[in-house]
Amino acid sequence: MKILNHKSKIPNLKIGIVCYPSIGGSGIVATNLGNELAGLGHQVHFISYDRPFRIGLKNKNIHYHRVKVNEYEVFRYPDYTLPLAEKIGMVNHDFGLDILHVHYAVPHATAALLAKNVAQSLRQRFPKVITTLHGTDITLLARDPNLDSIIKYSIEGSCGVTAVSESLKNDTKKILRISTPIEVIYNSYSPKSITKTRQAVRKSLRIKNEDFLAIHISNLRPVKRIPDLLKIIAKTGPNIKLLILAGSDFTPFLPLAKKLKIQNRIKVMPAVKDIQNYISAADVGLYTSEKESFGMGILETMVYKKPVIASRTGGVPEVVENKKTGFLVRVGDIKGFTKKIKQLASSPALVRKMGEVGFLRAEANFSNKKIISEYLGYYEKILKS
Ligand code: GMT
Repeated sequence: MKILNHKSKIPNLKIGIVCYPSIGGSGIVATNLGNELAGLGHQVHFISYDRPFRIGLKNKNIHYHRVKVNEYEVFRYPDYTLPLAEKIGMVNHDFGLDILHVHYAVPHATAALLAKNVAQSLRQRFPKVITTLHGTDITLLARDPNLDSIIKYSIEGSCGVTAVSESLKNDTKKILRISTPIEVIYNSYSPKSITKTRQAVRKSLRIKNEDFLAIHISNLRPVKRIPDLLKIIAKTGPNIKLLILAGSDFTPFLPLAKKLKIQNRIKVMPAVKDIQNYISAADVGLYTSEKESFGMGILETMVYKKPVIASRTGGVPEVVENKKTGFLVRVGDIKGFTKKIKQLASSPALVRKMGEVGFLRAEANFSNKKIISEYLGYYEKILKS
């Protein structure tokens, strides 16, 4: 067995990763983790209903297994949990997984536990199940009386549980009243090489060099409070523009943009892969979420040396240091956000300084190297337990 040189003595592992393939935080985190682990020599098996957005399929250690959902007439609603459990069982049978790392309690951890029961009934070996909580499964779904006991069961039945922030860990303990130990392992992101100049990107977006450009990266779900973003921009001057890297359709927000007469000051780019080029061409990150257990877009913005103005909610204060790497503002405080964006727009030196401090903070706390080695250490601990 080959021993890896990553401060960890664990041999090459066979790791199953169950995640959402869509352009959302959890899918991006899971894919990044899998890509990095494969780069270290581990065999990584992604299991999902579609190919994850940023999967590195060129690496021979990365494998993708599609879950096929059957739409039998007898079922009024197609079910995903059962075919997912079946696929997990098949992948484990064919490849003998050591770890099954599922991202999201429902339905992923639930399907993992079902697959484990089936394997045990067949006297087959089953990997250690590790569940990573990302936010919505706790802050939204766990409050739903139709789901809470299944979520609790799925978490308590896992061999190991991680959360992406202290805030999410505390919410999980409080909302679900569970005593299972939860390890906080933050999300990670390391800079990628920039392939287009700031001028070239701005030209393609028809944004002038002297414009102050705010950037927002998200899936535009209601929790992101997109109307707040638009109202903030509307309250600033004409040289302040907004670029949205959107993970879903922006059309529902167009009427508000028109009403606020800012449609010419907003640029929306869907499904962008080279986010580094766009963030580098911007001046500040703007994140107005109601709830956010971590805020991947925020971290990505900091990594490219941009200050961030964000809501003081959930795990965001663990990422953004108020007045040092940007500003934290009360959720929904349009005036407060506007004041901060205007302050930064009039102080290039402060933008540069906060951007630099943010980058150093991201590098020290949330680099791929640090976080992947924390995950490997955690795998090792769970494998030994
Ligand atoms: O809301 C999103 O951006 C998607 C969502 C998800 O589950 O994919 O994101 C959650 O997980 C991300 C990765 O760990 C975190 O960075 C986000 O803060 C979290 N979203 C919320 O808590 C609303």
